[in-house]
Amino acid sequence: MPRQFFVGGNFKMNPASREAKRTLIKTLNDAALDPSVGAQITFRFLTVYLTYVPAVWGMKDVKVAAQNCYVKLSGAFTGEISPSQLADAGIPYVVLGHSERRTLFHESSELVAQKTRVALDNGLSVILCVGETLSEREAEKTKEVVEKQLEPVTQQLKEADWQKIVIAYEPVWAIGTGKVASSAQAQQAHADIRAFLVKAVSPAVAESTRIIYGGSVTASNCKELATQKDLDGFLVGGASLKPEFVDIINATK
Ligand code: G2H
Repeated sequence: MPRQFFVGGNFKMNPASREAKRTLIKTLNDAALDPSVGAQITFRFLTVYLTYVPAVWGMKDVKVAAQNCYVKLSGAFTGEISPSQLADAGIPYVVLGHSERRTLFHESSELVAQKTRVALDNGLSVILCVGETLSEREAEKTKEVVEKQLEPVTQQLKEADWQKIVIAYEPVWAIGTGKVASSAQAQQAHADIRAFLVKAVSPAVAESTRIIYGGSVTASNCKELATQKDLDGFLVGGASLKPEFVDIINATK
């Protein structure tokens, strides 16, 4: 069965106001989305807006994702967000392992794997981010680094869990820099991840798991990237804040 294209808009801590979000959602709701694309679309807002935005403005064919969750379900963890409470609030997805979480908040691959386990156990689907830094790429360590990030997750998950995982390959040097991976670089990294899943999980999981690309995706570079065999969609930051996000959603094979 072909893998369904998956597009996520990662708003991060932007844009600041409810009004700015309303404009963005209106653009998307009014947009002529190509029905043949059939892409699954997710938006990730800050926690404070997660239930507010869909309830107040309505979102056509778009699911909401949290940008993070904690490894515990409840207790004295001020400032954290519980996966079970996200699920209870009707949030279907959570993004885990984003490089900004790994770098700025020192989240290890082991913690990301534990969070993934707990999120799945509590009914969430997970968009799991991996990717190498520029110095790791220059040292030709991309494959090794990404596999080390994925390994603890493969140890935590059972085969059936993978139906609820989307892997986002996001080279750190491409995030918010305007420097996108070439389609050959992206295809190689995605093919390596799929080959790793064959070994670490199973050929069936490797074949069915969506591997999406993130890092300076725009309307002008998405079409060529989307032709790559192992690329199943996009995770979009900056360009998801602009009307061109519609063109990215429509950029399928
Ligand atoms: C990477 C990406 C979105 P941008 O974080 O996940 O951001 O498209 O701005 O590089």
